[in-house]
Amino acid sequence: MLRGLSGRPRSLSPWLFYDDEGSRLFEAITELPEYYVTRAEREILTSHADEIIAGAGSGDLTIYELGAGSGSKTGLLLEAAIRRQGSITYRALDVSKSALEEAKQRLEAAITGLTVEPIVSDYTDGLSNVAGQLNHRKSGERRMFLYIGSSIGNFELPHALQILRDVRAQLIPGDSLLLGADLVKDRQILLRAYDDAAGVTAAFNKNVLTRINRELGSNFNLQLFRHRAKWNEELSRIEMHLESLITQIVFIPALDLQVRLARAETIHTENSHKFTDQQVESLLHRAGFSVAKQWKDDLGWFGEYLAVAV
Ligand code: AVI
Repeated sequence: MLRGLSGRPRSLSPWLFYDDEGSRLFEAITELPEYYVTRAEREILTSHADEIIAGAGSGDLTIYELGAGSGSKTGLLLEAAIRRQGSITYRALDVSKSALEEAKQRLEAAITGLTVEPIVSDYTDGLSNVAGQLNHRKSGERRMFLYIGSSIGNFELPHALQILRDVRAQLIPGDSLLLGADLVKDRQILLRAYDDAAGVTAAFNKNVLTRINRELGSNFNLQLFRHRAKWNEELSRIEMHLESLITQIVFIPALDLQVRLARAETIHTENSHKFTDQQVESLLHRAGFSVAKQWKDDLGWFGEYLAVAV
């Protein structure tokens, strides 16, 4: 945070969004009429879960997921896996222990034949911190990793590639990765999805300032910032910013940092990359996968890629 707020352009890491209130606001975003992302992916998984699971190859399937989230879309795949083999072990990786425990309770109660094994891990920093739990392969185990929701789009491309390579290192040839990626589309549709009429995305973006005030004692005045969503054509991404409405100085005691913001200067809080099929395929190839199959929603706005480790 010190580096991001003292440098230019000012920035904050998007993982800071997800305190309890931020997670609640993100869930609300997924239900907004403008935020098509979650609905489009759910449409694909609803129509093709059995085909996706059939593409996982032979063997006793175990499903791993990076970022367990609320698990509602994952349930469609877990149920398909149970239709295939009677039961399934789901090993969910997430940075939040409480989110994992809650997901375990809820999913095991809802789906007969499911065992959830939580793995507390910040996968964005590599998987070596949980190597002990991942290296042990049960005999006959066939692995499928899920990385859905287009979370891959929230990373700069070199970091995205590194995450895919970290996953590949946990797999043997024939194992698979199911990757969800949001696709390039009309810029007005994208801008509306990240700047909705009800202001939920604006509240989500500004909540990071509330969090910093609470946890680091700073005095950000939310009235003096405006949510901005911009389309960066060159880098094919939506950027979220918080724009300072006046020239102001904010003090963050825990960092002993004064942040001087000019009027209209922005703090860059998130990137959400939008991909073409070719870009997704190229990332997957460079990480050691080949794309076995891909699906889109009816509008062609979201892509789901079944990639097999080579
Ligand atoms: C979590 N991630 C895929 C979301 C996205 O669309 O990039 C986060 C988000 N930011 C604003 N709205 C949703």
